[in-house]
Amino acid sequence: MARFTLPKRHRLIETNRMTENRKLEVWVQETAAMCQPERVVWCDGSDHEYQLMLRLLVQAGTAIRLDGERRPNSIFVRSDPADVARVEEFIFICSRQQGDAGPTNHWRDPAEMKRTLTQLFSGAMKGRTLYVIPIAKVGVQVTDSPYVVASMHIMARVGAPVLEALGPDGEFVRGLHSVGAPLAEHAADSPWPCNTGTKYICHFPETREIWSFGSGYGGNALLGKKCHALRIASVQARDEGWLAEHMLILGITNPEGRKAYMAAAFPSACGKTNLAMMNPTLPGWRVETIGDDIAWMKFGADGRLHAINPEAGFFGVAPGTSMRSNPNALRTCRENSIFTNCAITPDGDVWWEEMTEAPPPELVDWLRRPWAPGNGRTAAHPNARFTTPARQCPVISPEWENPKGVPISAILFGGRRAGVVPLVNEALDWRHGTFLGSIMSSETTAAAAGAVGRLRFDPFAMLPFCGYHMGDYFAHWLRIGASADPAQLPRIYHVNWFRKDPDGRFLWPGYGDNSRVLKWIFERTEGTGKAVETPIGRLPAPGALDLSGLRIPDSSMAELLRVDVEGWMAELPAIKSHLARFEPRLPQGLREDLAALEQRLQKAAVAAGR
Ligand code: GTP
Ligand code: SPV
Ligand code: MN
Repeated sequence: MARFTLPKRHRLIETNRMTENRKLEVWVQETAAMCQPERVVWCDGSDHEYQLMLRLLVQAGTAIRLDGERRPNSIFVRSDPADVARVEEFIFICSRQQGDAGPTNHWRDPAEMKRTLTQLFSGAMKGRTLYVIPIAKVGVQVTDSPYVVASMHIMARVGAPVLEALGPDGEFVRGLHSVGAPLAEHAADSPWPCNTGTKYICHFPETREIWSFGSGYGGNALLGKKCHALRIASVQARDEGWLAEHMLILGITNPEGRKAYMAAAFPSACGKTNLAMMNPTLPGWRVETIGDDIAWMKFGADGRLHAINPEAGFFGVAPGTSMRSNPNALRTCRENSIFTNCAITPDGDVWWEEMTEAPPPELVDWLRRPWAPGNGRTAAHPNARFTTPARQCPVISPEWENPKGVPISAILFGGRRAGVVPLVNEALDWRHGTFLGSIMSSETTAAAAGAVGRLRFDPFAMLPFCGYHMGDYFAHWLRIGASADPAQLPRIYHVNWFRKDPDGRFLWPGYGDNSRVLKWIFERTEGTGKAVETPIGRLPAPGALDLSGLRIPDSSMAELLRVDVEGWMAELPAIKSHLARFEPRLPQGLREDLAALEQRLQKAAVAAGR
């Protein structure tokens, strides 16, 4: 980065430098000289600081304080309508070699991108405060957004203890964020400052840096989340022999009190938060939450894969969250929470689609317009979110902050698939599981800007989050498997809660009834669950899935567990060209699994034809 010196007139007010770390001090100085904020504030992570951020947000018109009895210590925020979700179009992996970003990432030459960004960031924080947020495990985010500071207080462990852990010469991931809206002197600020014209979310994997410009929303701006804990961490994990994954982590206990842990990768807005904290409908079964979005997995001394949740909060999809679908999420965000792009009720509470059986008679919607039921618009934006502390979750696991993590018995992959993909399918082994992960596909959702409901391949639910060449990522998964005792590795599954009938209705009730599938997986990992071998993997044997107390037509169950040989055959050409994108870096093991799948399907087709 170019060296900057502060202009003489522009004396920086540095209120409270807190670090002994020389590299951090220099980086903050240089960053401040470039961005020219009004002042620099080092965040200590205290409640006092959190309250100050809430006050600033209310004063600026960004936030409304919610009713103190209905939602204690909580605010409601509406973003700019042009800044409502991750912007995949503007996410860049700036590795030195273009080849290392791979075919699924946008790539820019790091030096060239730094020049572009340096221009954009020069003076970008004029009139604003530069906050330095030390984030555990271990990164530092610089930002000019109080909304980001408040959100990171919830989403991560931030502040003074991190700096202590960093010591005088510890290394850290550098995350630089600006909403990209410098304030002219005496100019009035907008309630949601952002740059509607220019956005860049850039990652420099080799130097472990993130530069994010122009957006204040979610994964674009909370750099500890997708940018660090997935894109940069996936590169660190590859280099160091572990896994950084877009996965929830849950514990499940059977009626006899035996416990297992599972991790599940579903694409954005495909059910991670819901599964992570579900109330099983099966009597005697219990689910506890360790994490709802990101898992870091390393081998423990026992030879098993152990998962930790690097986050401290949930940034959850609000619409669809109700006491029926996910009571534990609603109880979690009862207080101390930030709600973004929901609707607001006349008595100072939030509302979103399906939160209650019937909508309130009047609301102000996420676009600040009066709203009444039946007016044909949604009151909340489909990607409206709650930001809420994980520790408030009624079913948070006692193990959720265990630094050793929890031993994982099963890994689930899944997506939104109206057709073809059955309710559950067990991989034959780790390599086949890696293959299933590599060919995952799902319909797009409102979590990212762009069309919704478009089917696309989303390997391992990591398409927007893998910081390097996806072919190398597949190879890394195979290496991880090969480095372990196969008996100690988690079993791998593919699940699909989103099968639809020809009229577009979900065939499977989902939510708490997903415990029926988890029970079968639990029993498989214990060696008792019965399965049948099929061309695509192992499916529950007749009667092996516990459907007691569930009213579901036999025809629906048959469809949910049918191996649609014709459907799979029809998808083979798309699967082949999808995997061919990763050549020549596609691992040989996956080529072999593809050929084996094709052979098994052909055999089944011939058998069915007879
Ligand atoms: P991100 O936070 O974007 O990563 O999303 P997520 O994977 O955590 O998804 P989440 O659990 O928030 O669910 C997203 C949407 O899917 C919500 O509207 C849910 O109501 C809906 N959903 C979740 N689980 C199920 C299910 O089992 N069946 C059906 N039909 N819908 C579900
Ligand atoms: C996702 O899109 O997977 C999220 C929301 O978890 S965001 O943090 O905006 O990426
Ligand atoms: Mn997510």
